[in-house]
Amino acid sequence: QSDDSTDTGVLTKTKPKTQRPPRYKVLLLNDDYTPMEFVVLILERFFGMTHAEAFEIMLIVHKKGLAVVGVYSHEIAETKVGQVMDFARRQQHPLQCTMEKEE
Ligand code: NFA
Repeated sequence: QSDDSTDTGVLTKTKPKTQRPPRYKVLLLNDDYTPMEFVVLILERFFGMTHAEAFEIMLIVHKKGLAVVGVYSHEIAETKVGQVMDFARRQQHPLQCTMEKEE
């Protein structure tokens, strides 16, 4: 059968969606006990911040309750969270670090 009576002659293309790998926000949470200097050290050591940057972000966490300290692939984000939680636990500080999917 070749009834072309409904053929408008218009061609449609489906646009191939370029898949980007999901990104994960690493969050640092405030608490009442972890020393400010320790948080600054964490941000310098594991997130590559300068002392000034680290101090600024630490204050945001302190005042707002939390802040995004970096955005990474799932694997890197997991590694960062692990490094922070490990280091904090070793020094007996209650500092909490988590990750969440972007968007
Ligand atoms: N709130 C902590 C204090 O006053 C400092 C802190 C900042 C802790 C950021 C955790 C995260 N010692």
